[in-house]
Amino acid sequence: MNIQDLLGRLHAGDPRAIGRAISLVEEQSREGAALLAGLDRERIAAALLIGMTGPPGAGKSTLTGGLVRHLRDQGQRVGIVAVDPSSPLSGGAVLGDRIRMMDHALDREVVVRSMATRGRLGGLCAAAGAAARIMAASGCTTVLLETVGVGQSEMDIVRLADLTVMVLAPGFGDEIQAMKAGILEVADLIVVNKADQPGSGKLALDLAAVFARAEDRDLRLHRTVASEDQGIDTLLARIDALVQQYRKDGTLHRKREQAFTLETLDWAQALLRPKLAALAAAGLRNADPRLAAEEIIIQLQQEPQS
Ligand SMILES: Nc1nc2c(ncn2[C@@H]2O[C@H](COP(=O)(O)OP(=O)(O)O)[C@@H](O)[C@H]2O)c(=O)[nH]1
Ligand SMILES: [Mg+2]
Repeated sequence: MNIQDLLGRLHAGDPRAIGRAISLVEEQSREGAALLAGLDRERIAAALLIGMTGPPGAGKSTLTGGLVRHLRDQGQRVGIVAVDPSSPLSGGAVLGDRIRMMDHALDREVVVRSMATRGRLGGLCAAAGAAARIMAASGCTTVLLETVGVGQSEMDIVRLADLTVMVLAPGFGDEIQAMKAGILEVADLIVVNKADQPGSGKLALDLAAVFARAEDRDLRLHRTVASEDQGIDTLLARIDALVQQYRKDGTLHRKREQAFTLETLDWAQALLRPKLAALAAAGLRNADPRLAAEEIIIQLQQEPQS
């Protein structure tokens, strides 16, 4: 596979080239690295990366689908990276999302990719970030990064985003209580979805309490009925307003630097892990695993660089 050809097709928006490119990067191959180095930096810098997170069933995929529809109406090309860190296999919830995205299946201006851990250790954050960049380079002006669940790895993945939307809904009491304290660490916007359901008013009131200032609450707390396309246009307007603010006050720049660090660390771990595993299995038998680990690191430092 000629990387220059692939880059050319990718930058022209060819869906198959985009899929191939993401696979190359997921395989952690040298070609993948060369490809990433050749991506259009200006497009990447100009694209907006929006994280969508929240408990399964809250309506993330429905809301994502709605956002895609509105963004398409604005004439934008849109990417979706759907990540399921807890799933050992590609499938399950992610597959469901794929089917829902069939709404846009015939639209060449909507690029979708699902990712699961598939037993891989680490590197998911790196792969998701790379997929988003590949989509941006292919001309997507907005990329939506949807994660399933509310565990630590999902939180790490949405930290890659310029802005994160936490999608909640009535009926998720325990999960929401558990995450309330930390909610503002990850969420730029909180959406109470299923506003047509009983309990949504109370949930919105509960969540309003996490904001110290009324103007923050007005800007950042939002209600939608994603399945009826209610509130999605205003949500997009809020996202735009917040991004404007983040550009001005330096938040966007800071978030991108943090994301860069996070992805770099994940890449380093993903690339090192096979070497470390081989050295650990190579029969190094020290008095203690802690000491054996130090010997492994010394060995690694002595290895010629590839
Ligand atoms: N009543 C109601 N149902 C909704 C709403 N949004 C989504 N749903 C339904 O809730 C279920 C879960 O939605 P989904 O988008 O798959 O949630 P996800 O797991 O967070 O991606 C689906 O059956 C949706 O049709 C809403 O605003 N109101
Ligand atoms: Mg979903």
